[in-house]
Amino acid sequence: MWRGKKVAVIFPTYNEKDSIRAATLEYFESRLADEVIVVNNNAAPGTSEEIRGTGAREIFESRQGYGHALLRGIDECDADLIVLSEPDGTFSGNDLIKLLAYSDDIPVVFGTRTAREFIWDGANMGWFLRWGNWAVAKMTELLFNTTILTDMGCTHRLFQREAMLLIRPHLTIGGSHFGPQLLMEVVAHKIPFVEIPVNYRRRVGHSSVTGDFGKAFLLGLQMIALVLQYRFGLCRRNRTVWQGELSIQQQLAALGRSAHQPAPDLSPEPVSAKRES
Ligand SMILES: Nc1nc2c(ncn2[C@@H]2O[C@H](COP(=O)(O)OP(=O)(O)OP(=O)(O)O)[C@@H](O)[C@H]2O)c(=O)[nH]1
Ligand SMILES: [Mg+2]
Repeated sequence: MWRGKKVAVIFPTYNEKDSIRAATLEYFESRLADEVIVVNNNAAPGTSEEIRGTGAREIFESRQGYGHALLRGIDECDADLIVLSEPDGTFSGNDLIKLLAYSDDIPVVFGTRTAREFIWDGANMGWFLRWGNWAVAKMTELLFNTTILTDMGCTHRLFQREAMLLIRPHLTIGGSHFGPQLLMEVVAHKIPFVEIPVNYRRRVGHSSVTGDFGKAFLLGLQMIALVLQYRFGLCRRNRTVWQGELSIQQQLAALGRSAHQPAPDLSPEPVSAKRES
């Protein structure tokens, strides 16, 4: 629970039998997650047994793929704040509080795995993946004039429910480049977002996507093609753009202040001043 809002974490799982138990418990230990939804995507035998007793809710998605699994979890989730993560040990339950803190101000919070200080020894974020993700993210930032973006494919993300409901009808990709599509739909719907560094640790077990250079390279090309399709109108559809709570700039304007003006001093008067009056 976060400020009276229900928080759910969604884990798609395929090949994380050896890490899913610890990952689930780590998120519950934060005492911020009301629910962990595990989406079993034809997962390795024994996965269900590992989840049992942790308090997580297991659901099943038979259509194979990262996108299909996450979409099933999203559709089955009734939380106010929806957090996406992976149960492979790479993401940390301790980062939940950071995503939640930003959700007070902004409807979507993206994690980035490319901040050097947050990349742990042994994490699968070598030169190619780090700068490849960064380059496509910068291309997106430039082409769409967004706020800072440094990672296209980080699963660790938070969505206020209203933001997710707005983009959900437009999410169509069942495979690995679902993540970039999610990001592009947030941009296309003009939903305010921010990107924050999240810890990125060594994966338990073998990475089936970005662990292979050829697959990672292909995914990079798919990401670039996707961004260009959005930029040049090939993904043009009727979209209801974000009309939710005002952005921070608009809130300040409504208060009659600019972002450059200091906030009024609301601190209590010093005790000595009170005595004098
Ligand atoms: N590879 C793969 N992953 C799946 C599938 N369905 C769900 N997933 C989940 O998608 C997530 C990403 O898969 P990983 O093998 O961790 O891929 P990765 O190399 O870490 O990819 P990145 O997280 O993008 O760096 C994991 O949580 C998987 O459990 C599937 O069919 N294939
Ligand atoms: Mg992973």
